Amino acid sequence: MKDLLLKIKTIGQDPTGSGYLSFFEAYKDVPFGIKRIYYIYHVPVGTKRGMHAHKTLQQVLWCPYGEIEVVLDNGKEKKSYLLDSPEKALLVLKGVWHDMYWKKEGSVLCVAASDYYDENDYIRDYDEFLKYIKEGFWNNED
Ligand code: T46
Repeated sequence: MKDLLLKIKTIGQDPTGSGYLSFFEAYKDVPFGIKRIYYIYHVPVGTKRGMHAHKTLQQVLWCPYGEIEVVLDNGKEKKSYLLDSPEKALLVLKGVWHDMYWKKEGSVLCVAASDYYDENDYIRDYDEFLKYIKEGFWNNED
């Protein structure tokens, strides 16, 4: 699996200054357009969310506060990423099973998604996900 972690461009001064501003732009810093933003918060430490893959949706995840571990699985390989800085972002492309683990109290997960919400785009059964891979639905080379 190629490295999907991005460093978010950040402008600002050290902590004694006036703070930081981080940003990314569609098609420039992330390889898709953005139609939807959502965020997940007030999640108890130890909670696991996700447990699905998307048929077509492309997403970028970032954690402006806290620590969230995201485990990506392309059906052949699993890789774990710790989102523990507002300057880190993770691309979660279509056809990747993802699980998120809340590690720190108050952690917030923000997501920018390439499309509107559509429950039909979700694969929530792991065996079904493996079947899609086997049938070459995504033709992922990586
Ligand atoms: C994903 C990970 C990173 C909506 O009605 N609209 C929305 O835009 C979203 C994102 C969700 N929902 C509904 C669907 C469920 O009834 O909110 C409920 C909770 O969603 P879910 O259990 O899928 O939440 P997570 O945290 O497991 O997954 C979410 C996103 O749904 C998913 O696309 O990739 O975050």
